[in-house]
Amino acid sequence: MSYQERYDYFRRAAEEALRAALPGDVPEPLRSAMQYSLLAGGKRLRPVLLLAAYNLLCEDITPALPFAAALEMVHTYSLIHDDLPAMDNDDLRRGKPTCHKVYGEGMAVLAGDGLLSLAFETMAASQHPRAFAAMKELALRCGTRGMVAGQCADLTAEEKGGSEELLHYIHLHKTADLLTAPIVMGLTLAGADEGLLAAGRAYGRHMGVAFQIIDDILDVVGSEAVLGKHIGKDAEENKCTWVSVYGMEKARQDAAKYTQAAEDSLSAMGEKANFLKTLARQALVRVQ
Ligand code: GRG
Repeated sequence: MSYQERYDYFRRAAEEALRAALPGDVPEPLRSAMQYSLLAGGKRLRPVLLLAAYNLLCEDITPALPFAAALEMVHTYSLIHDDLPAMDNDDLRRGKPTCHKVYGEGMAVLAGDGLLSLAFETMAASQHPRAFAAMKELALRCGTRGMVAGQCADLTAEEKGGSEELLHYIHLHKTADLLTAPIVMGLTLAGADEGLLAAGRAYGRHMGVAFQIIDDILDVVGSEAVLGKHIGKDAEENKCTWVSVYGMEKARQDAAKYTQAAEDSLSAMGEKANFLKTLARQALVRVQ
């Protein structure tokens, strides 16, 4: 299988699991609001990362699918809340009107809340013998010492102004934590030893920081049509980004540096890790 065929195989499997995980007995319009954002598209990067990490040790990815779906639910909740007027105030996401534009602010808050709870319900229902450890990893990475803490720093930086220390904190927690979680969860579910988990953590951290640096760059030079969201918002809102703190040239250099570090983290694994190494490279040259 080529890199792209493998990516599509993982993405399709995750999308099927996502569709199956949304219960039929959620009241309307909450169910429609959750479904609207969940099935709006996107790269499905986090579930793909989880399935690829799991697949390093286990051939059959079926037992990992509820966890892949859960990750995308948490990611989607964060995007819905991030787009709200109280946060980034965006009306376009994944090429479509944002959840609150279609369903109203109150329903968008509830859709996000609902997806976060459903993520943990879905993982618990899997009855996987290592579900508890995977759930704990996700709770830590998405919560008040992880993604939510990063978002808090991002919001306060708008008022306080940015510093290098704050910038690194934001990138590590707002973005890299939710890109490290899939790797650690996939490896944990597959029964990896501590050496492999440490390599996975380093890969996720470096790739995640590179991913957010590219996000910062694309907000300046990207195409709205390709990205499916408005650009130029970081400068408008005085955000603390790699471009605002270091300038465009260093941002590009650092994205390449962190990507190389991500690849190097997996060097002991040889060819088995080729998919994840290529994924990091592709994330560096992404345009969406
Ligand atoms: C708890 C009220 C409340 C809000 C939480 C934590 C949070 C809001 C938001 C998370 C911050 C956030 C949106 C970070 C950006 C991370 C990022 C680069 C998102 C885009 O990811 P892609 O490019 O998107 O993978 P697609 O659309 O492809 O899935």
